[in-house]
Amino acid sequence: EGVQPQEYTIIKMEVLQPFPPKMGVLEGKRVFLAAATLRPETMYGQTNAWVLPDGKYGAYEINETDVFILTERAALNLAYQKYSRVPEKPTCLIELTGQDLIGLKLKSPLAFNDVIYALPMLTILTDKGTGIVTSVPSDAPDDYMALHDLKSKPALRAKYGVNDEWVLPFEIVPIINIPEFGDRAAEKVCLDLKIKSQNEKEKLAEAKRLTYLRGFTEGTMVVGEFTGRKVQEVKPLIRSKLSETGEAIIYSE
Ligand code: A2H
Repeated sequence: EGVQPQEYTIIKMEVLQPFPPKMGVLEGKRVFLAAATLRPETMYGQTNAWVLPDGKYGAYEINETDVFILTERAALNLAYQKYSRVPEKPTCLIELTGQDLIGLKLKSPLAFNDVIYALPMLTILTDKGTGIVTSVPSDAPDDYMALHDLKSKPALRAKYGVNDEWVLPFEIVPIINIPEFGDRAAEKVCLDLKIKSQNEKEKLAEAKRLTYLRGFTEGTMVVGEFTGRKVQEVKPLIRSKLSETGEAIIYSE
């Protein structure tokens, strides 16, 4: 943990009906996977959500209308910010594991894909953000490699009960152009560094370093209402917009 608080945008990824039997108690409520991101301007390129199969999550009543699925730690942190109905003790309606969430059908703000699915990522940390990550394989090396692993390894899909239709139809959506990196920067850098899987931590850290800085300082949007404008300018605009429309909230830890 750094000294500076990290300010995330929590993207409200709506869980579509019908809910699986295990989540029956949530029937009739507005339920969201609460994904923490530092890159709200990349939400056009979402292809899926990531959950940790062994991770412990809960469905928390966050205010009068919304239920968020996230870690207990994040629910408590959020309670001390401004969204919880019962600040000191957010109500957990049901405890869930990441495995319970795999295959949930989602609708996420700005995504060009109308429907996306919750899939397993093995490197999610449960002591950071909400424990839920939204996947943008065009620009996030971790997302690119985790999706590549699932697409190329039928045994990995079988192990976590992932249907082919939740993964195979989803292609990279180009959203940002970076000089010399092109419009699928994460894929290019993972190929250049010959990264083989989501578990190659050190190489992925290098890939993230390379894409993050260049993307932020030199990237240009190639989709959406801010097409042609610099990522640096657009990021705060998209963040404010998503929070004004109630599709996201700001979260710091
Ligand atoms: B970012 P930082 Cl396009 N475990 O969002 C692992 N990774 C997590 C996480 C957790 N518990 N919570 C959030 N994250 C990811 C978009 C994105 C992100 C892009 C490019 C880079 C990037 C789409 N995924 O992050 O350690 C989330 O992925 C590069 C680091 O707090 C979040 O932003 O700095 C980022 O890591 C937060 O990481």
